[in-house]
Amino acid sequence: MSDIPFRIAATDGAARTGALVFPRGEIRTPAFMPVGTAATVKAMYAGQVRETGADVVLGNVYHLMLRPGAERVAELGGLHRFMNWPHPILTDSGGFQVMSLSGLRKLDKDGVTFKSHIDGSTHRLTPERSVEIQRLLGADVTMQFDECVRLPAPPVEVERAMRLSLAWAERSKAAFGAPTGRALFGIVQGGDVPSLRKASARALVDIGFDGYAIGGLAVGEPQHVMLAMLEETTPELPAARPRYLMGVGSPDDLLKSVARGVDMFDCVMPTRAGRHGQAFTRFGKLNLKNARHADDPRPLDPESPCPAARDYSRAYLHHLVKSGEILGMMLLTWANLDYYQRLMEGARAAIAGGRFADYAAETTEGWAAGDR
Ligand code: PRF
Repeated sequence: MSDIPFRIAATDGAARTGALVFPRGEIRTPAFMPVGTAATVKAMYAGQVRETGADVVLGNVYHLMLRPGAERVAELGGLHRFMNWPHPILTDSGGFQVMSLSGLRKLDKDGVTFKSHIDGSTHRLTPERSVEIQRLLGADVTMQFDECVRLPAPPVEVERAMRLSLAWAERSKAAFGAPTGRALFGIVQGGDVPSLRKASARALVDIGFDGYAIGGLAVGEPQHVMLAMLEETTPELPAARPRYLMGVGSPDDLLKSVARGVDMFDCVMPTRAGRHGQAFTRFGKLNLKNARHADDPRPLDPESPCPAARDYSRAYLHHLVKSGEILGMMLLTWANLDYYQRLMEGARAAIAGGRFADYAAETTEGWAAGDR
């Protein structure tokens, strides 16, 4: 069905490297997609996001429909022009954010009615409206409308949401039609129940999508459960189509998921952690609020290509964070997004060279060793 080529250049075990090719540019995989919820990757200029090596950013139906409104963004030329990001954009369909952010909500088999977390006004999303909003925004990758349940949850509840998501997958596909140059991804649900994961994946493959997301994970379950669910799911998905693990995760989650055949990720972790004074580095995670950094003249990483990680002392970053200065958030967000992109760049090169397991082991050892 798809006119969006996914070119797999090399595989190494279950890991793959390649590129998803859009008219607006390529997404090199494995890919990390910075989250740009409200038409901004918080605390970053769009050009700076690009310079870290990001090929795609994520936008959210939920936030943008509430403010500034999808029709307004369309009138202004679409989300790419609005946020000055001319490269691919993937938009999440809204159901997950309704469940985690909105006030009062009421789910029925047709969709969900909810109150805005901004002003309490009432709104409704259905599969058709979600796909329409994503079209108005100009998404390069549209996500089906789905329902994600938090874990732990009773298996009957997980199954109900999984079946509803399958019905919404069909409706999302019908509403999407067959536009050129744009992709539609289905979303596997099924919680922590292996049989439901497999049933969801198989049914989505029967419907047929340009790519397959794995949703409903990193929602309260331990990492080993998430990894076990990936092992149940990825073998059911077509090797020739991209796989996207939604809302994941830590650098360690990324390496372990790539090893299990995942191609794409998004997560607020590097940006949110940066705004909270935390830095991801080759030497592990640092909390710049900690007093042990107050007199430390060393940068986060003298060998980093990122100015934020290379050219500012830990003492200065500590000072900025402790003072609540905007620049502290900007520098740590920049350093973290750069680190995530270096991690994915390293993964792509390692898979191409047939040494991904060594790369993952060495990277993990670096986090454990620290640098003092
Ligand atoms: N569905 C959608 N977006 C998501 C998720 C999901 O299950 C998750 C779960 N980690 C994050 N974002 N549509």
